[in-house]
Amino acid sequence: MKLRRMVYATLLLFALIWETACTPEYVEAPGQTPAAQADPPKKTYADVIIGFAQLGAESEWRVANTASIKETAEELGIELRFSDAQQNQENQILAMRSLIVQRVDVIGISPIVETGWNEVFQEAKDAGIPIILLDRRADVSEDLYVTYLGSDFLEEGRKAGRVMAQITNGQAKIVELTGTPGSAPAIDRYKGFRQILLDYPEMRIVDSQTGDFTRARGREVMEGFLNTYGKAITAVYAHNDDMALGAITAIEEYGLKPGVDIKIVSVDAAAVAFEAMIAGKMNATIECNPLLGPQFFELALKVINGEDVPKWVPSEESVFMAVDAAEILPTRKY
Ligand code: GYE
Repeated sequence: MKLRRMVYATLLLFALIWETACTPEYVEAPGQTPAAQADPPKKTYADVIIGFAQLGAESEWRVANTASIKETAEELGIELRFSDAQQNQENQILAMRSLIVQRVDVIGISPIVETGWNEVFQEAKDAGIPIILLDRRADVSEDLYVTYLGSDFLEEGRKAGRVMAQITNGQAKIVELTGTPGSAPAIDRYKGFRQILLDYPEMRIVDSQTGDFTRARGREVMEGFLNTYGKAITAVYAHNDDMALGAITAIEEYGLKPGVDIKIVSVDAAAVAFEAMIAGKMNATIECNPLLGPQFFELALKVINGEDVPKWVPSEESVFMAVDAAEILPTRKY
């Protein structure tokens, strides 16, 4: 037994000596410096091509959002490949495929609706192109996009509910103009508003229909509501300012006073809403910030350089009341 142990120990000792003797010291490969083995140099804005698949130009908000993206790209010297899907998901999917073929470094997209993105997002992933969701979320698994930069639409709906309760003393017969069916902001602004209404039994939603986030549709739908319910309507909740403005026209044509006979609360806080509030035709607007260009490109560059980014970068937003509109309007940038 003793002998066997001694043999093992000797073998082990030899093995250790051999190992140490044969492990080379660090040797520089020809032409290679230690610096070359460190991280590759960080890319700058001038080195990258960024694609953006915008959903349309349906509202003041969207126009401001597009301007922010284009202007920021220009200021930073970024090559931007931009497309506008004209409120059509098929177009937006085609635009994404085209950006994949062009092998851009990052794809930014505001998905028109939440569903239907799995396939094309997977194609981008397979091509090694990261996706940043901007403004609207998509209903896909978290590994298909790097980050979402945008608002808390549910909270916007709650803010609208709270401010509506305040303006109407908790008593209202409300008609609702919802956004594009199936879009993240329409879904959440609808839900958030109702969460608050649970506490106000005398605030009732009489009817709810889509105005597709446009002024023209908002006006048409409001005309329909007025024809059906007439003076029974005491308030309008519009998912964006454009539809609220359409509703204002319809209410005036019907012979009632918007902002007085029928209270109006909407979302976005575009300059046109401040003008309407100053004119006494609207009561409050919930801020939703479209000026996302600077944050978007900053995130994109971080992603390209392999830096960590949070899964959601929320925008900071307030509520604006008619009484403060005149003072605040000059400070508004959209
Ligand atoms: O509120 C509306 C626009 O997605 C947050 O889309 C955006 C919404 C915005 O058409 O005006």
